[in-house]
Amino acid sequence: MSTTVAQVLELYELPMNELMARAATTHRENFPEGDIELATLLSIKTGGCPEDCGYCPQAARYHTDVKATKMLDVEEVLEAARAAKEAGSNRFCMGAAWREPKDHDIEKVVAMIKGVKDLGLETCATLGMLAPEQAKALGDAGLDFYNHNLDTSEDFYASVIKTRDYQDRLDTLKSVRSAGMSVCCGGIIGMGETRAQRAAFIAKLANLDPYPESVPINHLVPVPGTPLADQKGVDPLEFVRTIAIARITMPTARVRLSAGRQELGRAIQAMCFMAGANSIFYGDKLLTTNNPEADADRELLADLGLKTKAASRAEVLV
Ligand code: SAM
Ligand code: DTB
Ligand code: SF4
Repeated sequence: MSTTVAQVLELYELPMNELMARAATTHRENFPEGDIELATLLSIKTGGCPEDCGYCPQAARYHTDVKATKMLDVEEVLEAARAAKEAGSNRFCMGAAWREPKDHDIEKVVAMIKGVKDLGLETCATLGMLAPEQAKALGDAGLDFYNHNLDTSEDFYASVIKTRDYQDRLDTLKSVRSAGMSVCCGGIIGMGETRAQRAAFIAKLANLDPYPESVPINHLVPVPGTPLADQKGVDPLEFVRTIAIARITMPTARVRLSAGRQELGRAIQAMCFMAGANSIFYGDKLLTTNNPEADADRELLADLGLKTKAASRAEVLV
């Protein structure tokens, strides 16, 4: 059954207590364990990207502190993956600042995927747009998830990104599905979109058939030098509402509290977990910007009495 934008807007307009109660009930019904998934990010190719995404510090055309580097070697990636595994992470996500990978890039990423899988971690990659054959090569290598965000509503998209369009994103998502991989797809809140545009974005995600298994909800990290550097973001309660609505409209997805957690603070993050967020990016760095220290996250989860995804890993939190 499809979710309409009007239905999502009605959820936004519910009294906060009512919305939180509905989201918490949906969460309990679908995730009785109530555990939190930990995903660690690594930038395997940083900066120098030809795209013009208005939020992104890695776009070559903006003057940010990010320095372009060449792609990491397989062994450097595996070293970071071993450290992530040691710290208790469930999933290792490799990100590249590309519009789309070249075929020889795919060969190298395939070696990384195989090595990371051998360590017993779930694998995810986010490399930009994929041709169907490239998606197939990644799927054949055993890649578990591909991250490709819709980022916002279709009508707001062109205000933020002009070098590709919404349909390009949808086409890549289709190739990822056809190659048999699970989809990680979400977006960014606080780029200047209206509530109606946030509602349209959530409805679009919920109406993907099937909806994504992983839904990263980022709060904009305003980076100096990017066009959105001075963007004010949203009221934190509006962010919590968005998490709750993602949970209600995509009941079985892992909803990931993603970029922007440092600015949200402990109390708002706790509300997000109550609203049904059940995944975080774990590790001191996202791709180029800072994330809460792993120690601080372990402390937050322990203070909230939240377990991490694999029971055997709960001990890392105490
Ligand atoms: N280049 C690939 C692409 O665009 O799909 C993969 C990497 S890109 C950095 C992955 C995602 O990071 C973007 O879709 C966006 O949602 C998120 N992101 C980038 N910069 C951000 C920022 N300043 N604040 C919040 N999220 C951000
Ligand atoms: C996602 O939705 N958020 C992550 C991951 N998918 C690749 C990236 C966040 C990037 C934040 C800005 C930076 O660190 O460069
Ligand atoms: Fe490039 Fe991805 Fe950043 Fe856009 S979000 S500029 S495609 S790295």
